[in-house]
Amino acid sequence: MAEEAKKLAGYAAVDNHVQNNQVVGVGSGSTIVYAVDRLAERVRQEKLNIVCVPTSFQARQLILQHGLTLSDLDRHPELDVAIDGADEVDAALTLIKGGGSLSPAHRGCLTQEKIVAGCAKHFIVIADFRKDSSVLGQQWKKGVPIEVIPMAYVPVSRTIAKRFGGEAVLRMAVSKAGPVVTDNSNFILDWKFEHAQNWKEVNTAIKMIPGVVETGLFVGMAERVYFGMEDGSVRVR
Ligand code: ABF
Repeated sequence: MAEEAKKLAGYAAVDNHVQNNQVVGVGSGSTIVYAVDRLAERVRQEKLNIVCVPTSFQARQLILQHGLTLSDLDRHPELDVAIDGADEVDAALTLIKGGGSLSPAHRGCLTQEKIVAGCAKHFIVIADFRKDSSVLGQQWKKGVPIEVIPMAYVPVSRTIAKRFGGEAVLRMAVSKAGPVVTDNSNFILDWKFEHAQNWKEVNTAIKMIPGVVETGLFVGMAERVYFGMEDGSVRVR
């Protein structure tokens, strides 16, 4: 059911927001796989000229496996559109990102995702119905991912707990052999917050803590969200 919903969202976003001669940011996670399937299909069928900028190693592999044209921000610092998944979306289109599956392929790609989204004229989010929430924390219980410089994870974790409550826990690999290491060679703290906050202020404040690279709070960035629903429809917010 959730897989079909992811597919609906991915297909709708590509069909409604991708046109010929565009530079497209490709997000990470499991939902984006369907969007890239559809993008590759349209490129083949409609002979579109599309250039793709990845948000992670996983996205880069997806682009290559589908025979799409791979680029980067050096060559294409301005994107027409970026499409990406999310862990949770609230009523104001604030997102939590960087959680995803804890498999090695989804290693907390939030920093590159935020950079690419920030370079795009339009940032479009795709998700299944489980990600839809009025207030962050209702659906996604694993907290806000925060990418940190490895040597700083203990002081950053302590500062976040002291100033904002809850706890910020080092994300461990599934094997438990060590911490998850991001594509940027950093660690991830999952901040399990206690209650809804002013996310814009909290995001800015956390980013000011020395050692924080980026947060998984995307505030005021998403232009539109496509939710694939259980009944086979697509809800647009
Ligand atoms: C990435 O994939 C992450 O930022 C987000 O956490 C996740 C969504 O994963 P999925 O599509 O597998 O639910 O975009």
